[in-house]
Amino acid sequence: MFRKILIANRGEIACRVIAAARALGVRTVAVYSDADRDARHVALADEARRIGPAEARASYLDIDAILGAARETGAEAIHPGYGFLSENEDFAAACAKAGVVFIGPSPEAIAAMGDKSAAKRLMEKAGVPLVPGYHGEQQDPEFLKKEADRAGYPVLIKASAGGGGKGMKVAADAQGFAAALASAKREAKSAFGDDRVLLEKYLERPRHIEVQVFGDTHGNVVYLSERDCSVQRRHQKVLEEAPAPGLTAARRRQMGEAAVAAAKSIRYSGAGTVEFIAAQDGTFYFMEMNTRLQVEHPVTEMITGLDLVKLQLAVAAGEQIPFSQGDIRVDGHAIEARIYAENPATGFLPSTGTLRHLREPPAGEFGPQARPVRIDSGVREGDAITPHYDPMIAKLVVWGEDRAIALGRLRAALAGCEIVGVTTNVEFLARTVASRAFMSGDLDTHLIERSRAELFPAEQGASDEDLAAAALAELLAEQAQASAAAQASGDPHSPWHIVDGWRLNLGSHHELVFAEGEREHRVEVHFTSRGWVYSRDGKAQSLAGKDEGGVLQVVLGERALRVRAVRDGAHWHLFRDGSHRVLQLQSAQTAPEPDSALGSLAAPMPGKVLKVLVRPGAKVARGAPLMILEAMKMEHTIAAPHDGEVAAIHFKAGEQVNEGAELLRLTQ
Ligand code: MV4
Repeated sequence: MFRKILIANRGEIACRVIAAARALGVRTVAVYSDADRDARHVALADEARRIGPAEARASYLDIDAILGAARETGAEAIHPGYGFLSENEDFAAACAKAGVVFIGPSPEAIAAMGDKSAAKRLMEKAGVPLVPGYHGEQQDPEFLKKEADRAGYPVLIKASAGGGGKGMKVAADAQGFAAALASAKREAKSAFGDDRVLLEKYLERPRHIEVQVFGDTHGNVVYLSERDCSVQRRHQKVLEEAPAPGLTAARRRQMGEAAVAAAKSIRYSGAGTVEFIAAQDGTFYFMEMNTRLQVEHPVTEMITGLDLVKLQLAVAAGEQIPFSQGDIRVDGHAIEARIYAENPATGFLPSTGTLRHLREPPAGEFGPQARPVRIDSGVREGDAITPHYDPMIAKLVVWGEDRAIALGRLRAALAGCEIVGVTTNVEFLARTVASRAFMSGDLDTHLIERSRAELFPAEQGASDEDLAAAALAELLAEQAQASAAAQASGDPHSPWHIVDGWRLNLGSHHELVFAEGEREHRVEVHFTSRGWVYSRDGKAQSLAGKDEGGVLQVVLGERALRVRAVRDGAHWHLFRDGSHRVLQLQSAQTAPEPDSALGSLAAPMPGKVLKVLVRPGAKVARGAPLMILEAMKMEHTIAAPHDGEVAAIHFKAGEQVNEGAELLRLTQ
């Protein structure tokens, strides 16, 4: 095994690799750009080296800078993670030349899969099933048209140099072919500098099923089950699961064996993924091979119990895969949700900013199973999501005894994610997981598109629950602030030193206005003899609640709610049962306290009414005694704060009053 490795990556995958290396007793070197000096992966590694400015081109993609860092630190091997240089054959070759082990396949294997047309010709020879079509060198439009006619319409035109859907065009029929071809070639030329294309029969409702393979340098290759990654938007994976729902054991074996044949044909070593496109009837065809560890590898780890990164290090160090195909067992079901800093309401534009509050769902809260919830994250609270790199915040991965259990746990875990500071896709993920199509395992690459109505519901304004919780959060925060100020003032008689819980009588009437996008919500909270009353649009409900370690326990009318309220400047973020609401406090007005020198009309402490000295309608002068309370064996006289008329008396002699309760009303 290596003594020391360098991780040529950042974010969660760098952290993931560091953890695996550490578990094997291997020292780690992180590299970082100027934007990442304080990043989590840098803090976790044993050593770290700066490799350049924030721009990836001049740092994480700079081969010389990375090899320089490896040389300086004496790293024996480099793990490229995913993205960046992970599938760059020049980098793999440069590592070899510099005498450093590239933790991945040979440059030749990377090159063989880099060109999609060439890869298909190789796979054809290896007996791996291909979608009917044309993937030869001939690019004459007349010739391609004949090939398209032969494959049958609709026909898909793909860039040979492509992948990821760029330069892909559908020709619905023979008439549309010439225009689709020209468009695909233009796009391929601008995206890859190479306008060669290939043709395929277009599958209408395909599934993306990929097989995890693993090879070593001794010629052994195994397959480690498959993942269904059909739930994507614009070729970005959203949810990934293993095993693929509905796949028969026979089909699983066929796909696995085809994937192993693909890998063996290029003498593959390390972790790799063979992507297939599967028709709804289960027939499957080779799409491409990814010659790296993938983002979604944890779902495979969860159902096989293997650690793919440890295995990568072992085979890169020349060891044999320590098991054979027959030893591999699949247990249960795993699903991964990718949490991104992006805004579903703006077409998923990336959202940048500082993670002001970051709370992950508790890992392992579902009983004795070792770790049914796994969070792979590269960031901490206080870190920034910048425009320089991929805006993924974390991967949330759950395991269950079966798919239904895993689904339930994923919903619960998503509800436990609290992120403030950037807009995220968490609620969108929760809706996708709860969608009819996903729940029933009715998967294809158009799932998000065809579930639009469920996934993008019309925006609902804040409910009374949300508003009551926000009002309560605000009032409790004001109270805490006033209390802290009194503590600081050193006044030993300040009522704020009393810490007996529920005592929000900072004046008895509060009017709060919250903005939510374009909407404005106006609510009132009164303190009465029977406690708090919340009202909106003239509809009143009782309100009670307290803050239990950052979680508000709210009782509104007859509903008890648990809400976490997080303040970010003027914004209250409310996390409740999987929903995340943002309400901006516009104004909070409190009715002025009565003249305290003359006594308040609110009970200054809990006690009993001893005597009522006036009747309703009585005209009284400022300072006139109105009521006598008894509290803690002492009498306390309530006096009129100003001249006026007694409009109402709320208590009779002998009645118990809560602290802060309005005792009577005096009009001017
Ligand atoms: C296809 C296809 C339908 N028929 N090929 C898109 C990216 C590339 N890796 C393969 N892609 C597709 N190839 C044929 N013959 C539909 C897609 C496709 C897709 C595939 C996998 C995952 C998501 C997708 C989203 C849209 C289209």
